[in-house]
Amino acid sequence: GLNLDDIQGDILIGMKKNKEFFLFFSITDAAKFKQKLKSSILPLVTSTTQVLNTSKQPKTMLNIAFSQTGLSALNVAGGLNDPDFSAGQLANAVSLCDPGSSNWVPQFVGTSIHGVILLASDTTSNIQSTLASLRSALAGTIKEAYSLDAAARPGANQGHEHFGFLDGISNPAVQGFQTALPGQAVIPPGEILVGENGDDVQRPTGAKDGSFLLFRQLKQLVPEFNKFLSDNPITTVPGLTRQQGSDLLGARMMGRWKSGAPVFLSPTHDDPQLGADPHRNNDFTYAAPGQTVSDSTDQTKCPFAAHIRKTRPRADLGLPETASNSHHIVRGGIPYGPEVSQAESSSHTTKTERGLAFVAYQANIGKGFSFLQQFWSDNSAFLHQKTGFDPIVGENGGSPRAVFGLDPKNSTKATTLPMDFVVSRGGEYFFSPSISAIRSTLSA
Ligand code: N7H
Repeated sequence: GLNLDDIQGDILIGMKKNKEFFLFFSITDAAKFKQKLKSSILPLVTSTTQVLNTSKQPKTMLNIAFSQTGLSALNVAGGLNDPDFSAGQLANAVSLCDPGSSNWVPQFVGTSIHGVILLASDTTSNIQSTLASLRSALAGTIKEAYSLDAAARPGANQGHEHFGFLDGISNPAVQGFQTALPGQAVIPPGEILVGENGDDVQRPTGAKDGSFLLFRQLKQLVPEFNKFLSDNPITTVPGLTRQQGSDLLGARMMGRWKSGAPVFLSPTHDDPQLGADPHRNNDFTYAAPGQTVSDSTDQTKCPFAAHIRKTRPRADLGLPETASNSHHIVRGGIPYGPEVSQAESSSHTTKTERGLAFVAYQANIGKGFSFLQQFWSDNSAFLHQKTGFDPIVGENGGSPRAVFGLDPKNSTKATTLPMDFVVSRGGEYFFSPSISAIRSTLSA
């Protein structure tokens, strides 16, 4: 079994709190920082065991991760053998199809961010008090480069991202650790944890049970997205009102209704009971019952381009999922920014930034996030010649994106999206080490 006392708690199951604070820092005095890492940070690092057991959870949970330049600043010899990590996220901006780094948060442009501290809690005041003690302990050892305050949305929207869709439904189950719900991918631990079975790269011993943490600040243009839906309702499905046609368009772009119900199982109407049932809401493969391969011509129930189909094609790859691909990530993102205001909604224009603080864990960035973004979401010829871009997160370097299959009655019709509704503000690649590696290799 896995050593859950040694694996940082955000990696496999997520700290899953309503408030989360991301503190990005540069190390200014490495020798002193290493001491403080042992004396002041290590005792606060929350393990997977602690996250799993509510009676052991501290009021504020803490995880820490380092970029390549951070590990270098700490004089960690040798690399982790992940080329994307070594180069840093900025070096990937063009291959990820961001329109350069012009939309990036300036602090992410470059390689000067050495690490990130994640603080998660039920309340902002818990986070503030942990932050205050960290700041005084770390004074003179780090410079705070950037921070992002994130929070679950209020009321009935809790658990839904800013476009309104329920998030956090489908993450892979790690063999030997989690029991899979129907439809959940079951993957070897080495797809997420470095040095475990399934990670086929040679790693330094101290890296075992760490995981690469991808961070991306993804701005969402919510009033603009809503305007696009209301201007382009699907009209070919009999019996739908204009509003229902707009909702159907949004659901087909995502592959799920706002409730979480998959369009593959409920193709024309939302089904909130289905959406809320963890034993049914992920139980589909895109193939007909009893088949292991999906129909390569049929998009009536779900477009090939739908966000969740692009990022996890299930039976579209034609083999049992575990045999056919090693491209899974564990997602742990949380919304940031305020609710849409009346003025934004009536002008169909975003005035204050909001979006998703996107966090994804994997043992290999080139097979995980960067593969999904580049070769699936941004690739208009995946899975079939005329699939088009992932309408949610696919990028075309800032140019318009064509998507096929959004109209269930006319799958060859191209819809050209007038803009990117999700705008990358950049981020960084980090490594979230095991707790024993923090104790023995990274600190002093
Ligand atoms: Fe996505 N969304 O709310 O619009 N995502 N995502 N994502 N995403 C998913 O199944 C969203 C992004 C994946 O197992 C759901 O848990 C938004 C990136 C994967 O069937 C919703 C943003 C990448 C899955 C969203 C965003 C992914 C997934 C359905 C950015 C990788 C699981 C809920 C602002 C490159 C697929 C669920 C599966 C699901 C949304 C980004 C990947 C609602 C708003 C950048 C693998």
